[in-house]
Amino acid sequence: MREVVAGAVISAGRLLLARRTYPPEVAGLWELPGGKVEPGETRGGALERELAEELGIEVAAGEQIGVGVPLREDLSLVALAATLVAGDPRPTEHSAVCWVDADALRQMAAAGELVPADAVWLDDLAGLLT
Ligand code: DCP
Repeated sequence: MREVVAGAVISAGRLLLARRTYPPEVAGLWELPGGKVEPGETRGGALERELAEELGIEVAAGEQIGVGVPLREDLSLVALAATLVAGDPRPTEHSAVCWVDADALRQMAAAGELVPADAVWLDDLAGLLT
């Protein structure tokens, strides 16, 4: 069983989203950025590493948000709150990033612009932003 950890990075009352480029089913949709937890890593350590690699930012990982989401029989997804410590996100693997408030997040969800797994956390995320 492997885990993917995604970060709800909040700065100045806005949430960071990143636009995926692969696989085709989710290319063009927005996600909480993250990646797979490697053997021997904590969830928080994995998130801090992934966001440094993918976006060039330093974050401090915090508590879990919402429920875990099964992705496949051998892979599950968890979200952690995170605060931006340093840096301005510059995507290396995503096609774009944006910062959203609760209203913009809800509009994107209603328009089907979020990765399906992450849409499960809509109320949890909006709650962090209000
Ligand atoms: N995923 C998701 N929502 C997120 C982050 C990831 O649904 N907020 C899903 C998409 C992929 C899987 O998790 O099916 C793995 O995510 P990544 O591709 O971002 O992770 P890695 O880069 O670590 O994996 P790989 O190297 O296999 O691409």
